[in-house]
Amino acid sequence: MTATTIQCGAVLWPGYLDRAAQERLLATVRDVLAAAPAYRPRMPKSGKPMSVRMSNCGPLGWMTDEAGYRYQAHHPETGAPWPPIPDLLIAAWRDLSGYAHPPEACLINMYDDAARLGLHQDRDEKDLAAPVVSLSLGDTCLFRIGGTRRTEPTRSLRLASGDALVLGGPARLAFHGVDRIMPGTSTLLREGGRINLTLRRVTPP
Ligand code: MD3
Ligand code: FE
Repeated sequence: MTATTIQCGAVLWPGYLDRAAQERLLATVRDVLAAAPAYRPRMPKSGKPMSVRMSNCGPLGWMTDEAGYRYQAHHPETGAPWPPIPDLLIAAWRDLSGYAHPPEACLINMYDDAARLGLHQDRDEKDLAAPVVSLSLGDTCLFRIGGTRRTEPTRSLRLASGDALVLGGPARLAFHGVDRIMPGTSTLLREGGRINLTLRRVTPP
């Protein structure tokens, strides 16, 4: 398979998962969501609900509410520990990350046709040496990525079902966001929309 370097440290693997692999991954994600239902995160301080719904698997999960952004070991609504990261996601991390230690968190972002994710940096992880590995399922999105300062120019690319994106090196702290979902671009999710999975190392090994 052929990878494309988007910018220094950002590598896109178009069609990393074929349709059968996407269906297997989707089935395991559905199992995770049965144990850890998607909930609507809220912005720090204001408590304003985000348009993206979220869940996690792994020893740690990322969340946000009035108290701020953080990683924690349990679901904010059920109080249960997040379910384990499925083996096929661990295998994708081993294949793509170039990092010797396993991921500790897999954030699951769920987009309906109207959901968006504003331009932001991911810097709640104490281990910034590890890359973030992203896998996309369902409708294509218009994704935006820039530099390590908010004012730097950005470029747009489409992330389609089955694509993998690895963000390491200088791209690890790049500003990025999801401008919009492109409805009807995939038949994977019967209900439409998009699911993004991000595998992360949180604590230094
Ligand atoms: C670039 N998710 O969960 S995935 C996020 O499609 C997030 O749901 C988006 O941004 C989504 O934080 C984008 C691609 C991605 C993930 C993490 C990154 C790009 C990144 C971290 C650093 C730089
Ligand atoms: Fe992000």
